[in-house]
Amino acid sequence: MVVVIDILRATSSITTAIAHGVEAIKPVESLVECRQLMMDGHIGAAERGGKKVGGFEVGNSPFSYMNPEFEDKKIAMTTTNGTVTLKKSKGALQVLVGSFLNYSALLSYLERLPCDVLLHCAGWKGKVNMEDTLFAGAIIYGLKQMFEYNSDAPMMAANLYKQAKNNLKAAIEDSSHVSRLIKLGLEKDVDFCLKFDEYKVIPILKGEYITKLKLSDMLF
Ligand code: 3SL
Repeated sequence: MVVVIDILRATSSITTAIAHGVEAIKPVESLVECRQLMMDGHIGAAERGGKKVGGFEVGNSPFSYMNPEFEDKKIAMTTTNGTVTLKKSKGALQVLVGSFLNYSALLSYLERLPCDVLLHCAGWKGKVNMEDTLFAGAIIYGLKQMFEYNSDAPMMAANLYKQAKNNLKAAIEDSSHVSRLIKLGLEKDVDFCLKFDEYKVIPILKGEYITKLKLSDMLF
C-alpha cells in the first residue's frame, strides 16, 4: 500500500478535484502526452515550476478544480513532481492520494489495513521538502504506534509534526516551495492546502486513472 504525498500542490488538487465531482484523473509525466489526451477529450491540466503551462485549460491550483464544469469529466494532469511520484508508485497493492484536506478519511482507512504502508513523499525534483514530510509525520502521529517502523525516518517525521502541529504555516513559511509559490502570488493555495479535513474522499490510482475509493475497493 502506497500513499502518495505532494501537499503543495498536486495531491491537494487531486483530492479537491475528486471531491468536487471530477470522474477521473490520468496522471502523465510529459506535456506532450497531456496535450495529446487533451485533444482526445480530456481536460488538460499542466504545471511546471509552479506555473500553469500555456495552452492547457488549468494549472495546479486546488481552486481551479472547484469548477462545476469539470463534474463527471476526465482530466489529464502533469505536474513537476506529484504526477511523477504517482507513476513511480504504480504496481503497489493500492496507490492512494493523501493530503491534509482528506487527512481523517485517509487515517481511518489506513488504521484498519492488514498490510504495510509506504508514505511516498514527492518532495521537489528528488529532494526532501518540509510540507510532505510534515504530512507524513501527521499520518504516523495519527496512527499512534499501530505500525512498526522500518527505519528512523517515520519517527523523525512524526516528531517534526508534533513540534509544528499548532502552526503548520509557520513551520513551512521559509521553505523552498512556499517561497516559490508566494513569489508567484499563490499564498492562498498554500493556506488552503494546509486545511485539515475539507473532504472525506480518498482518491485511488487504479490502472491509468485516479478515481474515488469505493467500499468495494476497501481491503478489510
Ligand atoms: O510538483 C508538483 O507536482 C506540484 O505540486 C508543484 S506546484 O505546487 O504546482 O508548483
